[in-house]
Amino acid sequence: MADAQSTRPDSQPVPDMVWIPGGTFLMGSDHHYPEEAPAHQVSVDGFWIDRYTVTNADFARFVHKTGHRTVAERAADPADYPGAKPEMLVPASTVFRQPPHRVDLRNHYNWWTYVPAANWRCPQGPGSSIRKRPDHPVVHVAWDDVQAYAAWAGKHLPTEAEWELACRGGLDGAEFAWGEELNPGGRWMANTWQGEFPIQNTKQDGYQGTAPVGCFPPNGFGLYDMIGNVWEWTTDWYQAHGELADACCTMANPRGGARQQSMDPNDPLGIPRKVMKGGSHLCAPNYCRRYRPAARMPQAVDTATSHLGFRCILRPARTSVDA
Ligand SMILES: [Ca+2]
Ligand SMILES: [Cu+2]
Repeated sequence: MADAQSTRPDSQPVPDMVWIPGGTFLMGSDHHYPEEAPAHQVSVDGFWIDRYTVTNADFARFVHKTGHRTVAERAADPADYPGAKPEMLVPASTVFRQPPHRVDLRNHYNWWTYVPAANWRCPQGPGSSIRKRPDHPVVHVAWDDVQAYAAWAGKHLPTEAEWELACRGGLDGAEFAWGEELNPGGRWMANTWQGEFPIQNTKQDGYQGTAPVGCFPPNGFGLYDMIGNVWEWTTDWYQAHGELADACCTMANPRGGARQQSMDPNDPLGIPRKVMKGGSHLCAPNYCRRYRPAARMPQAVDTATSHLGFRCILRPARTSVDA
């Protein structure tokens, strides 16, 4: 831990970014979902990371300056989606809709709906708006959108390992980003789902959907909302930890799997998938206990949703993964 890479570089302080010292930590978990296993040693060089997820106000500034139009705001090219029904090619995004009665939890289309004209400005679709939510995390951003934002901001997106090291807040191997209990002293530490998903949201944590950034206690590094609120994009192509981790060695600055192997074998279009981290306001004990640093899910690069956002990092020029 005392090597050069863990030393905070001398540079101008970056507003609302936090220095994460490099180091070795236990990535993944053997005690939860199979895709998190095996837990394995990873070392990561130090980097700066945004204290908060990118907000609607931040994203609006970017769009104002660059004229960026998000993937969800564009009509899809039929050539990219052979055989797709025309209604699937209109500008649209994937929105969570609470079903009125108990549904089969094995079919996520019981609560995910592809809504025409849903996008970051209208997160619930036509008639909704972000006017009163400038400080909420931006959602409905696909991989192209977050890459464009990071390039504009002069930052990078984190690898899964960088993100997980930052999320753990210095508590190596802990179950949660704040320790071993979901609700220490009865306190809610992140915006998740309480009640029976997806039909009953008792919002004991105070929030039904997204919360403004920074409403819950920060982790040990002073980072907010690493867990819950919205999932966050990382740069890693999705692959099982077991296919990449080497039992004998500590992996240095891992960057994930191969693009070709990241696809869902059941997806005829073969859309590659990135790893997303941190869980969201939709993670519930009865359905998806992914409000933990080790949790991970694959996310198709072309797909934006109402519970997925991002934050950026900045790597000192000398680190080997800088690209
Ligand atoms: Ca909540
Ligand atoms: Cu979840």
